[in-house]
Amino acid sequence: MRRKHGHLRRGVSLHGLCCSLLPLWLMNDVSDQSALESHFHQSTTTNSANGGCYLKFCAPNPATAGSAAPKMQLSVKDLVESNCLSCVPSEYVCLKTHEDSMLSETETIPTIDFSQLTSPNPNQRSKASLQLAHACRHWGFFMLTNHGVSETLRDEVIRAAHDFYDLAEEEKRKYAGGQLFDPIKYGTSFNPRVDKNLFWRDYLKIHVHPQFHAPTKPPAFSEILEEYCKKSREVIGKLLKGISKSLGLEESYIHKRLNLESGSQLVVINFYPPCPKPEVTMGLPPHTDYGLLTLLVQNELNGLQVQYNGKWVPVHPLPNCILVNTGDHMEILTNGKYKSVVHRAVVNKKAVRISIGTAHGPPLDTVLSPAPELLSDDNPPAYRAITYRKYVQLQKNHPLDRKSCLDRIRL
Ligand SMILES: O=C(O)CCC(=O)C(=O)O
Repeated sequence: MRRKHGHLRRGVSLHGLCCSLLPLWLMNDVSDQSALESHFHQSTTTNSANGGCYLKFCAPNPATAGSAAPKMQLSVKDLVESNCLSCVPSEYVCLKTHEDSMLSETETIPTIDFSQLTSPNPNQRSKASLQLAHACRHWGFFMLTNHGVSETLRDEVIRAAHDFYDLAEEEKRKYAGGQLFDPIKYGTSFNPRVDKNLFWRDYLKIHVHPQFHAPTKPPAFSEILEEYCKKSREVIGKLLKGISKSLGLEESYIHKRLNLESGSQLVVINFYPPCPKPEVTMGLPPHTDYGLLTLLVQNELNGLQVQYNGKWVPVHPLPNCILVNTGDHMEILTNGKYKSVVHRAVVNKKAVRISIGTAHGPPLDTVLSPAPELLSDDNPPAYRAITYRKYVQLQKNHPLDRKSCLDRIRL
């Protein structure tokens, strides 16, 4: 029998979880926390009297109860694996507005052929460069084909991610320290310290450049991740050269200006367990990414949606492509010419979805500001200068409320 009770900490409190899952007869009693807790200590099953929502609880694990393990909410994986979940706890229910439900199934994000962007043929290069400029300006997202990262490596990194989440919760919680710039951070939801809701995803965030870090388990995880990160940096390096040129700048402009040799690379491994009622919750809320560019790969399940012309465009990636999006620092650098676009992740009923993003940016203490070469009297700076580190702190200290953190530094 799986340990449950020992995991209940801030966020999904025993009280909060119960309010949404308890049958009505017991909900009348929820103000009496001690009665409730003693109920759970005594019972493993609560009958459903309120339309099928019931909760099965197990006794705390004596090995870990009361230990000094770092505080973290119950992971969604653990919540789901309690084997009792027929509805979504109220903490995860997102009230959706009319716009939230407006999907555009007819639009598709653009595709860029990497082999053309890097082709020795100048005509092919300049055609691909125009397409790149269009994608960055109007969509902030594109599918990258013929990128040179093998399917085997992508499958391996996704498999390794799965294996990480299959580790015992105690092993994963070694990384649940919760400090913003911890080299490895395991957690759940989006920004639970400030958000009103919890979100249906667990995450592992790893800083992999300029210093490489990785969890020690599962075996081979570190090696596969390092290889994947190295390959992604190669792709990013070439994409940034293409982007510099598409802006009319020297090929190495972005590299030199932002000191990208020592740039930061952050890997975010998202784990979205299947959800009993995907329509009432969200994997990730609408947000933008910090950094210059993010590469994203996923397992066979879709879930990403991108905002375009006021609607949500569900992304159906082409086989073998890598998804790319321009981040907030690209929008700052280009003074708003290339957009960092709001996106979100929805969840599904069927199976676990995994996505792996790698966000590439300058070193954390680099000051970000619009490139002077792109400014003019008609196009004055639209964002105030800020370091990457301060920008991340700004995002983490405020709820997003469906907006981009860029709104906080717009002039
Ligand atoms: O899972 C996805 O498709 C989106 C991931 C994402 O937006 C993020 O990690 O910031």
